[in-house]
Amino acid sequence: MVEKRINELRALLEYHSRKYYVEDSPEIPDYEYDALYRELQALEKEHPEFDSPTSPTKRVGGAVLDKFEKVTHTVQMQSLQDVFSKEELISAINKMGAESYAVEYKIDGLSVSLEYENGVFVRGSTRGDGVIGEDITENLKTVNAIPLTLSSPVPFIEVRGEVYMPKSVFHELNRIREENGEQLMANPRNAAAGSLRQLDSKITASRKLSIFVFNIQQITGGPTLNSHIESLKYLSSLGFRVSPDCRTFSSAEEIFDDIQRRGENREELSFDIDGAVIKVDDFGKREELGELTNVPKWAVAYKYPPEEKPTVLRSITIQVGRTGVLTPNANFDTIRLAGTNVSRATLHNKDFIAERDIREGDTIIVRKAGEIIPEVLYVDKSKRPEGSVPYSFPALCPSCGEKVFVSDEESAIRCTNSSCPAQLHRSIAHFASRDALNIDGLGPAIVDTLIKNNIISSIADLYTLKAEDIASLEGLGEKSAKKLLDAVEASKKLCLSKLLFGLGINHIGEKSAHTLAKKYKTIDALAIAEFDDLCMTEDFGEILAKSVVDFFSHESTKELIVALKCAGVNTEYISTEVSSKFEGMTIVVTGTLNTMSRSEAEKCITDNGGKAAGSVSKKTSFVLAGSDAGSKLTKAQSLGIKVVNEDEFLEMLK
Ligand code: 0OX
Repeated sequence: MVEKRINELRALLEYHSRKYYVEDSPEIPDYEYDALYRELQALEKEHPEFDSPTSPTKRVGGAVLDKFEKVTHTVQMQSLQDVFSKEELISAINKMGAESYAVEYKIDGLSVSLEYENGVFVRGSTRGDGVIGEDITENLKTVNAIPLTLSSPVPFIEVRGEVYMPKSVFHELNRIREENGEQLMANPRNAAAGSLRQLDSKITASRKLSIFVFNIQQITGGPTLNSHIESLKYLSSLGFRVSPDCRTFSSAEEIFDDIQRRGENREELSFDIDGAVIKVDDFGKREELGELTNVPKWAVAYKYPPEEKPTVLRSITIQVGRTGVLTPNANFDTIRLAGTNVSRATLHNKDFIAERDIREGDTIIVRKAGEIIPEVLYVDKSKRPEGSVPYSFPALCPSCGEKVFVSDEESAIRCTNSSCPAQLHRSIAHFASRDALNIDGLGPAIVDTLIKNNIISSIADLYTLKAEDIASLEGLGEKSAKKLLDAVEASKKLCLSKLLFGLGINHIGEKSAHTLAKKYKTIDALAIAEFDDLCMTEDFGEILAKSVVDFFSHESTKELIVALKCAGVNTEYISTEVSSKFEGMTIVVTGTLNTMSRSEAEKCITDNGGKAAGSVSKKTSFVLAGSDAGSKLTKAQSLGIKVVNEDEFLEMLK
């Protein structure tokens, strides 16, 4: 009795699900469907003995995988040759030389293979490289338009289709993401790809993906099918949602007109397309034409040319990026391009604007290909308003008000103020990075948190951090707060070269920072160095010299240096050069050091003529002991051997 009802409910739900998701013509209201669904859910819970992997209740997702298994496609999942113009299309059609062609949309989604044994969905996989894909069965089961059982089973059938995210689902998903301050998905295709890549199929289920099926890859025991149109009809009869609006034509002219019609109406479609596909309809003719390595000779994809439209450029605004580059943006009257509203586009840099003589008030031609970022092509000068003036770049950074840096060598105009709010995140993360001040525990996420909570607004603020201010922050905690503060403390003792590199002076990498530190010895001496003198520095040219002068000319740099010095940050060069300071000495390093690793300290010892030993004996000249030093320290003490701490060791090196 119960089993009978369960089976009946499953059949009913599958039927109505098909009516709703595949045929788009529901027969019962949602609440009735929900009632049937809940009844089945309750019965299955009470009677686990009647469990079935193809029950409609299995569509909600379940177990979380740790990886996707590889699947070898026994029938290759080929790709399509593209054509981009009417001429290329005509020539491709002439080459195929068929009597009849089927034209359908090229759905902009992800190709998948679906396998059914005796009418039961057993495996679904991604296309991958066409030969090897990944098993995403669990995720595909959550796609309501994919039948879990077929209306008229055959021993085996493998079909191919395109999984996509309906535009309405995509917009809703992004609306919610925006509300939650989450990163937006770029387009429905990426959103669908991301959804299928989930190891937790519950997430896939929440994404409401759909599918269009357009090909039988292989079949055993089915009817004889002679053409594409016939196969689509058959697929539809099995319960698949097939390629919509597939039409047949016999001449290139008709085909092109139909492609144009599809292109003109693409905005009204509920799914994104990236072209149209033209396929030889007759299977006999397909066989005759055969295939190349990766693509059939009996089909081509027509890609629509990017759409272009004129609009009026209202203003040019400047955005300061995290690297300090000032990027001009065009703000224009909203136009609809390739299915989206566009009112902004980047103008890249000063040269881009100058070469095209783009002025505020101009009529500009904007292009957008598919979801690709819109671009400004050129100015329609015949529409230029009277009295317009060439655009001039601002001399001051719109973010911090400091003078911007214009170089003859590159098109980018930069703000080189290390305290510029627009660049704060990047400059702090760089300052803290391993090869700079090596502030362990201050990765980009923590920097973000500190900035968002207004705890730091400049590099100098790192040196006034207090445990109680940061321990309660997300991603920190007492232990990591302490670790962070210890690392900040240790960073104060590093060589000037690390500080110079950390300050992120444009063009100054680790090597040039070291050269400068070695030459000028103190930051004060470097800050007042003349351009000509800088040019004379080893491996320096005018670009580097100009960059250094520019950096130290900022009032904010001067303030930063004062603040760093006040905080006790070392601003002097510490020599690690080969010397004979430790000549004849045997030195043992033990415990954890703050400013360098044990092996760096040992290198320092040998560079200075000493011998680094692994164990303490009567011959040991002294022991360099860091924190948590163990038995070696005890032994040194018992033998009465001199022990020095890290500060004393660094002092010895000066
Ligand atoms: C699509 C689509 C993709 C079958 C033989 C080679 C390619 N994205 O909508 N591929 C195919 O055809 C396969 N048809 C389509 N409609």
